[in-house]
Amino acid sequence: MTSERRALLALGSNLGEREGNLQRALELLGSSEGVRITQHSSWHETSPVGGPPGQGDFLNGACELMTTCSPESLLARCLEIEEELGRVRAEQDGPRTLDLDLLWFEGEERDEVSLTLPHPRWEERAFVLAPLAELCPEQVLPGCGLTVSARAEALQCEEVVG
Ligand code: PH2
Ligand code: MG
Ligand code: MG
Repeated sequence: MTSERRALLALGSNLGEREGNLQRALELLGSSEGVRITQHSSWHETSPVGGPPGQGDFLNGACELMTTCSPESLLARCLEIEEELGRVRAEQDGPRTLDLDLLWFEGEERDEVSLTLPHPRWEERAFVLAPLAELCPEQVLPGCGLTVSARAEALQCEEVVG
């Protein structure tokens, strides 16, 4: 039997019934073969970062899961769930019913067009790290060497000042 490994995901929605979309995503993910959700954060209302002007605010969150899947098959399942929730990929960083991003996967690194692990921008994003700090505050971010909670706090300060 393949042993389970831990993975961290970010969730976001700024189109349609945002909270319903995120809840449904957790249900679909948690009922996927080889996936067991162990924790999820609360939902954070956040202003859009980048993307086209005028798009709606996001609800963002994070979840931790244990899985026997490979990173590639977990990613494929995430893309299926995005599609099932009605995501249409029209423009870069445009409004979406659901975005499910793989942030970190135990023991795995990737540098592919379709998958980079750890996620290349997670430590720059307050909308990722604030929810994640509810789940694993002491986990160290490989890129900057800070814990999730320390980096989340630093980003919040930057937001207030800048
Ligand atoms: N996702 C993006 C780009 N900008 N901004 C917020 N607030 N939340 C997101 O989830 C988000 C974003 C690309 O995936
Ligand atoms: Mg994203
Ligand atoms: Mg995405």
